[in-house]
Amino acid sequence: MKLLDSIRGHDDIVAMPREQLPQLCRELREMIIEGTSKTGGHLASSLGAVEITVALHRVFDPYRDRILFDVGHQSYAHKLLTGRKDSFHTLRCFGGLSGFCKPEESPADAFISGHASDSISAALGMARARTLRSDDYAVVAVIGDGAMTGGLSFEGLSDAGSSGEPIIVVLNDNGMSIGKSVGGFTSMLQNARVRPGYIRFKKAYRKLMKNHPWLYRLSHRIKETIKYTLLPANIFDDMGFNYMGPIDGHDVAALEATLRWAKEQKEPILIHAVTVKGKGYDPAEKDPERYHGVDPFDPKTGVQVSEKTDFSAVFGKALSELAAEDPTVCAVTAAMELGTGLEHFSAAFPDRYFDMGIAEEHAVAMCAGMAKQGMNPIFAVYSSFLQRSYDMLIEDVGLGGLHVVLAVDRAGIVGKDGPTHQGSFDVSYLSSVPNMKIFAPSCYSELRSMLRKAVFEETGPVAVRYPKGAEGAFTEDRSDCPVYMERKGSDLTIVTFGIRLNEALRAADALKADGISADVIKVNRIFPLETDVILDSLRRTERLMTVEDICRSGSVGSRILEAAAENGIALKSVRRIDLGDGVVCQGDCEEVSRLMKLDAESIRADAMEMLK
Ligand SMILES: Cc1ncc(C[n+]2csc(CCOP(=O)(O)OP(=O)(O)O)c2C)c(N)n1
Repeated sequence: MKLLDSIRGHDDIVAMPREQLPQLCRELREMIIEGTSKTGGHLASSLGAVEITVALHRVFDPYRDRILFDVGHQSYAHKLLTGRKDSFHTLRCFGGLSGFCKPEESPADAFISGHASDSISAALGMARARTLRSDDYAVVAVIGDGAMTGGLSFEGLSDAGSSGEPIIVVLNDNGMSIGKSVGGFTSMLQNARVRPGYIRFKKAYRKLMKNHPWLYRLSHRIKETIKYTLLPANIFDDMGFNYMGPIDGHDVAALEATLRWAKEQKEPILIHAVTVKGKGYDPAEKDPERYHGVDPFDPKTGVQVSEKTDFSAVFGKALSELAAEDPTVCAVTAAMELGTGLEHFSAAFPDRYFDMGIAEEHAVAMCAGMAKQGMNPIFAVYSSFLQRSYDMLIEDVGLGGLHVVLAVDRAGIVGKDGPTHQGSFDVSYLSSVPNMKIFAPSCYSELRSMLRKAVFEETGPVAVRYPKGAEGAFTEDRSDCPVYMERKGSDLTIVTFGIRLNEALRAADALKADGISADVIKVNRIFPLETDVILDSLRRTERLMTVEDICRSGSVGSRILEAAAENGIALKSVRRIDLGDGVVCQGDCEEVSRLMKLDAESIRADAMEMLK
């Protein structure tokens, strides 16, 4: 019997003899590799956090204490240890386990996660709530060095350090974000890693002082003075944390001892644990970036299902071509080089490629500065992560009408990453940014044309939004005009944009066989929306169907209804197919599309219903 099978609850982990823990860690790794080889998922990150997780579960009760995993992509061992072993094969699948932490899924998941750098803030909130309510539990934030590069982490650290609240931050430092961690903070961590002499001294000192708290307090000041004189400043100490580290993040006994000590302290503690991303699985250790998030793969060889061309790759190539034509073109990413297809650009134009770390707010404000001084910055970013930058978009870019181009990747349904990553909201929030224009290509050729237009012809802020994955059957370039009548009919008006055009056209073809003819209008520029063609069509058909992979608030459908009302067009029937409130479950993109009724068959059925 496997050790993992003997774990039915928290007490079983606590009772497990210490010498069995390495075996438990091995079993957890095997399950993580086996499971993700079928479902895909965040393999390398979860492998690197196994010992940290086991040590945390030895010292803290995840159902009572609050353990917050930043991003949550490294939490697979935590899932396996908290009653989700038998459903692990459903990870990221429709109706299955989330790839991140989700309180609805388990009371052991202290807080929702998916986006980086918020764990320290949320943990501090919990610690404050605990104090105010006179409760008694520990609060721990587990955060990677990549997530620590986000500004929000520093806001959390600054507040938590000065709060005096007992709170533990475990910094899981593997030197990697998705790719290599970047920035001055990363250099500081590297410096901290090479101070073993001081660390040994500190360890011995703590041990010695353990039973003499008064002597500890007395000597603490002297020690601090010596340290500040002899060593480069440590930002954590300076912010008010008691810094412990670096320690070996794969030594489960050392981790456990440190966490036990930390639990007893009545102040903010930061434990700096050094780990190896992908630990225990050769292919992932050798190429942690490629194994950060994996598609299904062969666990024996590590070979992943071959990658196809997608919108991100087309974007990356197209932007490189534009950069070759114009030396002002720059590419900006917030730690998403591979995901946004910028690997070719970064190699070809290293001087004009800028990785901000996980710092979307900074990226937008930085682009604004570049644009103000005559450069042509393009920020490639996932729709859901751009949410972070809303204020910078309005204040720094929009009000001044600065020419910053946003390449909004993963717009619409993203599939298995689920609700935290769906690109539901970008049109809603971007269309409230002053001077913004939003384009939506339906295929690769349109992405190329719209990007070129956005970079070289447009002024002010411009967004080009495109989906995860590959183009469909539609491959024409209709990007010349803001709105294009793709099919002419008489019974109803279907308005759509982006990749959804494929489904709308298939539905229109099927409807034809049913004796129903539809105008299919493709919107190329979603905002500002040009309504003339659409209103003309509505005057004839008096029936409106909109098909959109965005939330309803701020949708094209809403704008059309406004315009129709303002122009005195009375409609016989209206059907709006969209992502509703924007909260969309995980699953295969096709499955989720069907659920949201954005597939051709549902569109056809709805149209028939409208015409009954
Ligand atoms: C706001 C935000 N931007 C980008 C991402 C995408 N993302 C997920 S994990 C990750 C890297 C995290 O690095 P680190 O915290 O060091 O964890 P590791 O994977 O190295 O263990 C990034 C950039 C995100 N989840 N949230």
